[in-house]
Amino acid sequence: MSLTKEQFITEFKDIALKLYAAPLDDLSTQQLYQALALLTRSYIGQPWAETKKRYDQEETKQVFYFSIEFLPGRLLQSNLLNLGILSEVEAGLNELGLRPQKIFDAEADPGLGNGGLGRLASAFMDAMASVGMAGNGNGIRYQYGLFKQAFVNGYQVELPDDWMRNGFAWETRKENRAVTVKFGGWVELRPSRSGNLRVIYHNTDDVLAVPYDVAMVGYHNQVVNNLRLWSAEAPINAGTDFTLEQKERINQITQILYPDDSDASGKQLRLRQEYFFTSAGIQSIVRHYRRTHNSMAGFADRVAIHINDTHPAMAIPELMRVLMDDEHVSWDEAWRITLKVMSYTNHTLLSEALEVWPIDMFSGMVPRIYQIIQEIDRRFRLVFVPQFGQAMIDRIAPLGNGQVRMAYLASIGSHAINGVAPIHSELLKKDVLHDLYQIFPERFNNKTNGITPRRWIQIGDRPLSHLLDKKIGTTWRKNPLALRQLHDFADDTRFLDDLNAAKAENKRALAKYIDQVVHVKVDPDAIFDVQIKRLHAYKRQLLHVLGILDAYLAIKRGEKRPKRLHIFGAKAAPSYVYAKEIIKVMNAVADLVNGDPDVSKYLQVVFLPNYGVTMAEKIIPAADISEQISTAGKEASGTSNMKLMSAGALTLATLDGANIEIKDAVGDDNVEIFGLTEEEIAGYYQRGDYHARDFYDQDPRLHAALDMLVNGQIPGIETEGRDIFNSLLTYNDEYFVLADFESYLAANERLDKLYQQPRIWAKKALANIAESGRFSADFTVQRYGREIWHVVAKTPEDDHEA
Ligand code: B1N
Repeated sequence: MSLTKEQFITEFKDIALKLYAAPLDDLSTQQLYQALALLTRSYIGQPWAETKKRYDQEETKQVFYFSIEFLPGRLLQSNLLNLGILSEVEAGLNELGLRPQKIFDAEADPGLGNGGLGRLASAFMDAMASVGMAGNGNGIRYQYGLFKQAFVNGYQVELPDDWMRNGFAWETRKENRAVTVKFGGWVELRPSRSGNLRVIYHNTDDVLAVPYDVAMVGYHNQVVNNLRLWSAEAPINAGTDFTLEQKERINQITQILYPDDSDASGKQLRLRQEYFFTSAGIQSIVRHYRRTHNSMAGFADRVAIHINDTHPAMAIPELMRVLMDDEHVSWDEAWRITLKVMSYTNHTLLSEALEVWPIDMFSGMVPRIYQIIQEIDRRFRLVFVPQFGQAMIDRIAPLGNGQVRMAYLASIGSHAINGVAPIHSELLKKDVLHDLYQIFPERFNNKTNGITPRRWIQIGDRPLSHLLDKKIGTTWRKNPLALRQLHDFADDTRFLDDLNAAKAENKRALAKYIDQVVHVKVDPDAIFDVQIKRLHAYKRQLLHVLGILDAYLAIKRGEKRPKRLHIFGAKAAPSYVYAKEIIKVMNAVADLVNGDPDVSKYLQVVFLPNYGVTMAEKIIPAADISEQISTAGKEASGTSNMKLMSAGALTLATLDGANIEIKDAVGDDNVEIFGLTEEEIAGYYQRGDYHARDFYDQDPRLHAALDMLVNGQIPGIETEGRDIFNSLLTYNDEYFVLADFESYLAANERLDKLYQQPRIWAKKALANIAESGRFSADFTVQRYGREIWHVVAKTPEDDHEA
């Protein structure tokens, strides 16, 4: 859209007056934000309605991305950018004497997800709109997002995230689109005169699912897609009124996000959440389709439903249920439609994250869904036991060991199954879903994750963006592959210096921010070494900490090193005791290092509390080093690795997840690889001959660093230090931290050396930025569109050009 600065100023004053009956200078920052958000929303309404209308009129095939998590980040700047009016608005605000960033900072960050999985879902929403794909999101409107993290005496404490306290400016309640979701009770199957079975539900607990729609604005293309988040309410009942307790119980369903990342919680309420948003989504899709079609025959040509991990896997039996019970389609026809519609992404190989539900709990909560799964299970066994044998089919049938096994259900009911990086997709076929791969090899494929450079570069990294515009023009903003033009300037020393200057500017800004939040004065000239991700043993923040302890001891011995600032951001699941112990140790190490003037000349450590999307936008542009150091074979993909490379950070990495593709993209010279490979680790597992203690006994540096956990040198970690020490030595170091220690240090030494040559460093940063375009989620969703969903992208401009 087009909007001049002058128009904006007029409209902004006008809307602020209408809203608050006061001139601008009487408004609080929060009120200014609300006014600006409302004005921005008013620009979105028309293209949103027109996009909807166009999809309906042209009968565009639509994608529905089902995800129990979405992490959109703040939306004001992103919406202004995508509408094409960010510069005008900022200029207008400046002219009014207002600071744009201060107003943007008044927006709450909707933390409706835990980490990579939720952020990926939101990146896909942004990307689908931006490439002109008809993509809808389907999720939960959690009243409270992921907990707010604070540190008390170095320990993580969790505070509620009341993110909607000031309302959520971007949502629209669609009461007229509410549907009823039925839980519990019992099912009567009554033969009807027509010969069909009539399914009658008795004594169910009904919940009203009310949708709240959020606009997903495409980049400069007039496309606005829809993210539909469901909220649970008590039905407005004719007759029976609900008690306060009953209402409470219903409201609970969408009250809080489960704070588990790469883990399954196994709780009743989680299962209720899963069925709630899945059933609501399926019902609303079918209802919309049936408004313009009098049978379900063509449904699969108009609808693709994607299951983001197994949390929405009940979409499969739920669609079967609606097709058979409500639409009177036969089993065989319903199954044909369901298979064609459904596709599934697996996000983890960790066994603790594979969802299974006790049959007792499951069948009591969703009896009809359970019946349908029993029938899926029966037919699966009927067909494949003769071919593949009882033992194998027992292992992978949807029902077994008294459990509903969600990954197997999702795989059996989808026409496509993908992992999120090549190594992960290969390991799925080799290990976790090996048996299913034998039966359905054609379903398996890889779709490497992606990120949205709009948020991470255009919004997050203004200095780099301006530099890029100056050097290679602005086409990279629409097509990030154009970043490859940077290669032409790999030996342009002026440009390399400019690149370093942009980084230095970002580092100064982050230093200021760090001072504000943790009151530590950090040296902006230090190497900024960043590890930002959930706290999990397999991600090995502990290896990073041991590296810091080694540096501490070296400096104490009098060694001089280039100054390094270690920056951590990481939340631990509240019930994950070991991860919380590591947090305590990280904070204690930070205190020790920063508080020792001999050491802090060369080494500083900050652990920023409450890491999330908004904080990532501040940290990533300032990073020199990106730590991606998971045990090989454990990190499905990772996405912070992609974001950090796009900001020109050098990746310090194991050969895991998408790190491997980053290495292939930039070449061996532009990435720092260390550690055991997945094959080597698999070898240790097979032979059973990993002995962590040998490394401790044989490597004096490792020995000394580990001893610091238990010898009182780090104050305040008696219990935690001992537990961690034992996990490594008594319990043999499940994640091969000790085995990788030496090569990790060596890689770090290479980086220290390299940093002494700023232009060589800048050249490597340039190579990373130049090759980061391939990781744009725009390309990822286009690959999903071509190879899985079978949809074509189109924007209103395409029509004009045609
Ligand atoms: O999904 C990301 C990947 O980049 C990460 O490597 C992967 O760890 C992450 C249960 C998960 N896998 N599994 C989860 C999240 C919440 C939950 O309740 C599992 N998250 C990942 C995107 O592909």
